[in-house]
Amino acid sequence: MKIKKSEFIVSAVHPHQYPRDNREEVAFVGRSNVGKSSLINVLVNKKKLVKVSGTPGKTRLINFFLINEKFYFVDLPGYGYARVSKMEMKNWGGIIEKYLQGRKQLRAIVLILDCRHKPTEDDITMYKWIKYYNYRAVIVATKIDKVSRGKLNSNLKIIRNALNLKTQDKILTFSALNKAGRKEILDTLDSIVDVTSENQ
Ligand SMILES: Nc1nc2c(ncn2[C@@H]2O[C@H](COP(=O)(O)OP(=O)(O)OP(=O)(O)O)[C@@H](O)[C@H]2O)c(=O)[nH]1
Ligand SMILES: [Mg+2]
Repeated sequence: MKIKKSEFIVSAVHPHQYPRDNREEVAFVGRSNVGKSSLINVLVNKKKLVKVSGTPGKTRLINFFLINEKFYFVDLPGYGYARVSKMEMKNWGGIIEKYLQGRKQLRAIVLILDCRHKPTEDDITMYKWIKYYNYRAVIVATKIDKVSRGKLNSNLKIIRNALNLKTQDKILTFSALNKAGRKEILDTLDSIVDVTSENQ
């Protein structure tokens, strides 16, 4: 997949604010500060399509980006940020869950994990949600520039076990710093999203 054009379309909280053109979507989820926005920026080859946060927990809205005028990348708010209140947590869950429930055009959810850490309870819950709603999960372990190859391999095993992945389930690896893994992620998305039709 070659991304030639990417543009911000809308920030949404409620379903009536989502795009209504039925184009296919790929959503990006993960813990706050894990690198969701950075991953999207690298995929679309722009420094600042999506705001990368100095302060974790900045993305509180669902942001829709139209790619090649054909399909959407959807940046979901990050979870597990310690300093948000219970009220905000509930709000977050509501925003995400409303989006995940019955989003017919949602083709895949990219679950982004920090390759340095064991998945958190929230990561595991998120993965279970994806499976429960029968969406296709694409698992990406990011920030691989921060660990040695040996450490990465042992951490990937830990992630695999924690999520209870099947042998055929892949974990893609990525670094926003040096763009390692970009092509594999794009190839994977290419095989999932129908980039030829506009689905309108
Ligand atoms: N070294 C390194 N740093 C990264 C990588 N990806 C993201 N970062 C840094 O991690 C921080 C958070 O990145 P974001 O892309 O804003 O993370 P996010 O998941 O979108 O965060 P929220 O929107 O707050 O949930 C920033 O300081 C990034 O520069 C990576 O692959 N390697
Ligand atoms: Mg973000």
